[in-house]
Amino acid sequence: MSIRLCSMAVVTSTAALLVACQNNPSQPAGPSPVSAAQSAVIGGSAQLDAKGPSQHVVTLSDACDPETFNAAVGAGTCTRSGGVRFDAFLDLLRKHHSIGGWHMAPGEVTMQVGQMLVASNHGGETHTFTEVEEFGGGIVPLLNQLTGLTEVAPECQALMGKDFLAPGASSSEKEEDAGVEKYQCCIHPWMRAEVRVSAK
Ligand SMILES: [Cu+2]
Repeated sequence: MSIRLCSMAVVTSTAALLVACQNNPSQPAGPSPVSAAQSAVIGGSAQLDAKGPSQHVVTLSDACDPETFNAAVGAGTCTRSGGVRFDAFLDLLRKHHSIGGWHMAPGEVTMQVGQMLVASNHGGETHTFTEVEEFGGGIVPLLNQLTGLTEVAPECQALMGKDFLAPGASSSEKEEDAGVEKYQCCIHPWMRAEVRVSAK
């Protein structure tokens, strides 16, 4: 235990910490910045080892170019800076039926009943994080057509205002049941994630 803590202190901090470790490998540390740092390490790792993180975050990302997306789709469509121009976006979709810059990460999540699943929009466009029975098309016919997902997921046809995550927004839900859940964006239907929820 003390060896591990010292090596972490060496990696993360200054020569003063290294000296402290060498001089007092087994003594309880006094009230100093060193002990505060070590407590944080101990507390954090103990918590992770005991039961894992209590929430799992899926990040929604895109690579829209504001100038061309806003001109083509409407003002405010894209709020990030730089990125893939709208015509290139359509070309890539036509060729590959998906675009890596628009994705959910991680694409596979493993978690336990009782933990929180959080979806966080880090992109410049609005996305949804919609649970579906089967992956399918979304609410934008052109994007469905270009991705070949012409069978629209019924859940995407029943969206409410709160289902739309604006840039910077997030949503969270507690997982109550074990099983495999599928989530997709109902605007960009190639954005997907699978969540495996196991019993405690
Ligand atoms: Cu989306």
